[in-house]
Amino acid sequence: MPQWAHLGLGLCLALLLLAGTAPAGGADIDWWENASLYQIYPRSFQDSDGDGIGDLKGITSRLSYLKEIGITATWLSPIFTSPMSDFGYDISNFYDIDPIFGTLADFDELITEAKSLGVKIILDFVPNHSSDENEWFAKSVNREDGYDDFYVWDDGKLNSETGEREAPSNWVSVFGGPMWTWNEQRQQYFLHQFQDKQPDLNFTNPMVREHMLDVLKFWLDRGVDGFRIDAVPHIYEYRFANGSYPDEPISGWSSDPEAYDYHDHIYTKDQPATVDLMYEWRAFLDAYRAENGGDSRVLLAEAYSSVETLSAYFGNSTHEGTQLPMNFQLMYLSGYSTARDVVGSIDYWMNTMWKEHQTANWVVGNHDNDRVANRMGAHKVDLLNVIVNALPGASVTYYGEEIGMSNVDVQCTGDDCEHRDAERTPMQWNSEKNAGFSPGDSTWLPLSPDYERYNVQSERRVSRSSLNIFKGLQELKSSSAFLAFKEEGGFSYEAVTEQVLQIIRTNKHSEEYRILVNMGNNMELIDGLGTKTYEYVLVTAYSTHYAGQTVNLNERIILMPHEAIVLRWLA
Ligand SMILES: *[C@@H]1O[C@H](CO)[C@@H](O)[C@H](O)[C@H]1NC(C)=O
Ligand SMILES: *[C@@H]1O[C@H](CO)[C@@H](O)[C@H](O)[C@H]1NC(C)=O
Ligand SMILES: *[C@@H]1O[C@H](CO)[C@@H](O)[C@H](O)[C@H]1NC(C)=O
Ligand SMILES: *[C@@H]1O[C@H](CO)[C@@H](O)[C@H](O)[C@H]1NC(C)=O
Ligand SMILES: CC(=O)N[C@H]1CO[C@H](CO)[C@@H](O)[C@@H]1O
Ligand SMILES: [Ca+2]
Ligand SMILES: [Ca+2]
Repeated sequence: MPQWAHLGLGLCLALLLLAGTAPAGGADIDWWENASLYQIYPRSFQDSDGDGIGDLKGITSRLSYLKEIGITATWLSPIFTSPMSDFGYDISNFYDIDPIFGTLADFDELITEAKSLGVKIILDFVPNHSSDENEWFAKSVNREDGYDDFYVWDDGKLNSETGEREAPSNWVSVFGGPMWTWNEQRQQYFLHQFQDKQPDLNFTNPMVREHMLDVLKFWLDRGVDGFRIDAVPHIYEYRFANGSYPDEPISGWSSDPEAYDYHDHIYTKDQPATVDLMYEWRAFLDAYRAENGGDSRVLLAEAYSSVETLSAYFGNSTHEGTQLPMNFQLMYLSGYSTARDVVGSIDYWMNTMWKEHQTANWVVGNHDNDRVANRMGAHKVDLLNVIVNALPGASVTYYGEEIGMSNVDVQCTGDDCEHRDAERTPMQWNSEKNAGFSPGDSTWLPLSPDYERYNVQSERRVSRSSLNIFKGLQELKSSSAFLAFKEEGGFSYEAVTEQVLQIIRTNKHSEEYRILVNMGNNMELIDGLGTKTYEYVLVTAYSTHYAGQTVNLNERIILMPHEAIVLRWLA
């Protein structure tokens, strides 16, 4: 690549830029564009009172850790009042904190501490439904004034053969079984895309939307910096003008009619109105900022949708939507994924989202998916951390991935025992009792048996630990080369061999980083990467190199299996 062809011109431009604008690079970057985001699962981060369940006071006491590792903002999985039939994703009061996690006063303290440290707080917002124990639902069942149409009610249809009443459509809920449940009291069906304890709100009802803006305002007034919107694609359902609902076609992916995958969800996912709802919320957040000042408030959107749909959610200059439609592409990599596969996953996003909007974000994991150590193998945790932080844009880390936590086989009994808890076990702070997570006698989920080895305290002391690699990467994000990512040619990525990924970040005149990642299980020899001399600034555990060593890229570079290195050239 002829990156240095215009070196002279580049220097002149750089000097002009330096003279004109304040700090070199980054001046036009809003905080979320290159943020380091971190997801906290509150039940498992830090328990302050010994009941074995994490809580807000616990999180507050650990905020300085987030600062230490370079986190910009953290989003908390739901902390609102809930019967916990779906671990807080079923909200009975959108305006209060569940007693398990603490009180509004605890929340205010958390915000105060976060602000003093400069760590932003984002709340998980679950608009697709409420709990059936929410007073709104009770009012709707009773057809109270204004609440009649708050949820999605329907009489159902009469089966012409049996004469019996049946559900309005064949829709199957995300958790399996019908999406419609009969309510005796109101003598109608209500819709629920998830559990029957999670009735869907009617977002075509302006009152519902107003209530939701009111909820957003309530938390903005308490100082939050944004919201992560849960289950965005499920907000709207299609209905014919005559009020009846169309059946969904059979997908052919499953033979079990009770399973969610049995149907192709053309009427219950990604309906066009969702896009307008994103614009409405974004406009609300922008107006709030205009009135109250401060940094941008952000919307993160959880949507397992095509990149074209995510692009619509993001919007454009006249219709701005969610700043961070979360990009799950790298979560689909496995232990067998090659560097070329990684490039394919990156391309999928970049070819649309970067080309159209110059925006990117990279999600490492979340509470609904296996940890990286289990998805890809323990020796690849650092590789994924390197990739998501080396690519331009924001990175999204699920708590514990920075120390290489693993899934834990959660022993449980009964029907509601779900495998997915495996990635939700307590954070591993140290090698003491309960890994420092709880002063109590037991913890709500078992600790990982590996906590004596993989924990924050011990990894601080090991120079090439996952934790220290992670911290090193965060430092790079504020270098001038990393801040030049929106400039033409400020970054590139390619598979230099089947197994070796190279990411380049550069400001084109004074600084360049080469990040090389060996995805494979074999040693790799690479020739002809360049002509200049670079310094090793970051090396992973398997490396035979050391920081401070130099190499000219016209020499052969040897990468051990699963080795990642960061090289720097300085003018
Ligand atoms: C993002 O860029 C800004 C400059 O605009 C910089 O101050 C900040 O440190 C960067 N973010 C991270 C996570 O490094
Ligand atoms: C939602 O509420 C509106 C009233 O604002 C109503 O016209 C519409 O029929 C309701 N939709 C459903 C699916 O109940
Ligand atoms: C409602 O309209 C749809 C689409 O036009 C049609 O298929 C359906 O049969 C109609 N249902 C009733 C009950 O009229
Ligand atoms: C922006 O998006 C809106 C809504 O999708 C669309 O109507 C409009 O044409 C777009 N504008 C531009 C400049 O692309
Ligand atoms: C995509 C998705 O399933 N999102 C959430 C929507 O709500 C359900 C039920 O509360 C959650 O379990 C999901 O995580
Ligand atoms: Ca507790
Ligand atoms: Ca819905």
